[in-house]
Amino acid sequence: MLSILFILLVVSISSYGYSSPYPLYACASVHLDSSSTKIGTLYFIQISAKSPVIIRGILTGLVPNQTYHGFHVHESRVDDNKPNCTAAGAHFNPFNRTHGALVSPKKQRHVGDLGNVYADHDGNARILIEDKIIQLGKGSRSIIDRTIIIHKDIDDLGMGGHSDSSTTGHAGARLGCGRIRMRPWMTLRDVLETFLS
Ligand SMILES: [Cu+2]
Ligand SMILES: [Zn+2]
Repeated sequence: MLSILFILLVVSISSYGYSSPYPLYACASVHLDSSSTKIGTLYFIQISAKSPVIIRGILTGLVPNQTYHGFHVHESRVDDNKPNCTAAGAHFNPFNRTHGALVSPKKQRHVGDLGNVYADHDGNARILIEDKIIQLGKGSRSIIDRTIIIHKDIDDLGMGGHSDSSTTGHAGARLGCGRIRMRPWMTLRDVLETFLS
């Protein structure tokens, strides 16, 4: 934990004054669908153009022991407060692929496919995902101003045999969502919440 914090600090300081836009930071304030009830904040960090994006945060108030929930980036942005999660549209899929898993041997996935997150016996999902497909920088794989969604049901990763397995992973209703916004920097509080919580 502390080593990650240290690396981040060093990278932040060493990049100061250079023209490189990295490291890049983003966050998403996640609310229940069409509700002002906030269930958590997710932080996104990318140290360089070639490094993975790290997603960290805790979502609370999920159904206890409901285990896995599909977790994706969808293509359109939603409002910051009382977001209508349906307005986020389909999975973020700039290369017109079929739905798949976060780690897929043949890279057969939507850019926005992040697999599942796990809700523990208290209904909290502690999220730590590392992914090299999504990007925070500019380009066709950028997730900035798109929407992160947590679904009611498990994502079958395209293998469930349902009619919507190859498009949505049969992950069911949109429980909550949040617009992914670029941030110019991370505050100390962000860093603490991201790495020490
Ligand atoms: Cu989704
Ligand atoms: Zn998908």
